[in-house]
Amino acid sequence: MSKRKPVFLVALALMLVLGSVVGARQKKIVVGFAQVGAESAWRMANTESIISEAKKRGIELIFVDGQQQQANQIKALRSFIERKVDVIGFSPVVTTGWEEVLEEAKQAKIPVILTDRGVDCADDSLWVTLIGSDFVEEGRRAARWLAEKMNGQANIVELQGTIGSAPTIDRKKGFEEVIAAYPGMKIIRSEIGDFTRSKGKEVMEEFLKAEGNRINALFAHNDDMAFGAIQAIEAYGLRPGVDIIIVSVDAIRAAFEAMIEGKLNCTVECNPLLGRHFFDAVEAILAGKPIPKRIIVEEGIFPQEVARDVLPTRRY
Ligand code: GZL
Repeated sequence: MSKRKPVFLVALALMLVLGSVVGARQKKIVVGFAQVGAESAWRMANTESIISEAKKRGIELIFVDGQQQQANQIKALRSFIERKVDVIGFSPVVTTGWEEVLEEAKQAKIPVILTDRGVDCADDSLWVTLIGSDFVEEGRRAARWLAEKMNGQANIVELQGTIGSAPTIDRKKGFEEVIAAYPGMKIIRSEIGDFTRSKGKEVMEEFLKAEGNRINALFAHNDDMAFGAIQAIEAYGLRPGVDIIIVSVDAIRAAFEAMIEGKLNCTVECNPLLGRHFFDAVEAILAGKPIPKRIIVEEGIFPQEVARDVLPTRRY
């Protein structure tokens, strides 16, 4: 029997090896992303940023809208594990209750990236990085601006975001930390407004019914709730931005328009454009490169006086 293997066997082996190398190189990255919901203009801008960046990079994105329900997000994460995606990303609607599903992702060797909101888990090996804002600093910025605007004297009502969410917990923490230095600044009412315009209006109506003209300042954890509150204040017969000074968070375009109308006095920026940062992290992880545990995005604060000049520059 000739020792020389038939030529076609060698050629076949070469083709198989080549095919697998080329195949490996061309294998599309598949990312599963479980979004909080569609509760605010900020969220819509955040979603658009994720979806458009995936398209730009030719990455297959499986996107699920959690409709602000943790159960929906957990179900989505399990479906991503089932599909053996390359990377999982999500913005946790609340901070607790994630250990079990994140442990399942770890067992499946699928890296997890948190965007926007963080989780309260003892084991921080369950996610690779958290990309998003410093919500405590956002709360501090709102309070520092309000203390100066009100000369340290205000009866404040507070519209909180979604109960148990990182932005709600931390914005409140930062705001209270700063006003603690001002004995004349008191939060006289504080309720959950769930980051939505409708709930913000409803809760502000209750505040006005209970406290009426005592209220001279509002801290809203996002612009959408501030817009609802503005409607309630006008319906009550007071002037938003004049009788009640309003500071909110997000800095969406409509907030600049409200400041130009004189109905909102200040908005603290919370950057939703996380798509580029998120997919940079995805590609770094898949290339085996190290990335920081925490990536904080740059943000500012916009008082009424700058609104007209800044509005044309706003991307969301
Ligand atoms: C903050 C984000 C918040 C926004 C709200 O990063 O999680 O959720 O401030 C959004 O507008 O609903």
